[in-house]
Amino acid sequence: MRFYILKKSVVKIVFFCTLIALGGWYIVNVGAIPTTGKPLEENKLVFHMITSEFKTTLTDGTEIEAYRFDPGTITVPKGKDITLSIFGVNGSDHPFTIEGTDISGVVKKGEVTLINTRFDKPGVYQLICTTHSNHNGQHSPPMVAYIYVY
Ligand SMILES: [Cu+2]
Repeated sequence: MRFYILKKSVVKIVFFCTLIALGGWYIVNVGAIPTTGKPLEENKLVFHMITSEFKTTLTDGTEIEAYRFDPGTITVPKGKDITLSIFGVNGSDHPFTIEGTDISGVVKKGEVTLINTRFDKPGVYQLICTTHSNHNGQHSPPMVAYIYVY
């Protein structure tokens, strides 16, 4: 087994280089805003969603489209008052229900629909557009968003 003995000058250089690197890191990060944590839980939670549409044409000329709630999944703490704010962008109107609740309504193009609610039981609730959720053999997936309550 071999042991290396470092000269004092080498130790000093390594020490000062480390010090300079840490100082530089500190200067660069002063005023940095943390991007994690739970700032949203301080106040009432508002989840902003939109209705959107994807459309394309296949090589054989077949046109396919899909409507979506975007974001398609939100995470909600149980027992907390929340607001779902859904802005209608694509599609004239989207009648919806939230499975497992008595919540229903319509999102209309150019309008904001607000849903003030609270989920007391954990689980996954589906926000479903009743117009765009039937699988009738076409190339269209259901228009659904998943509300994950924990
Ligand atoms: Cu729809």
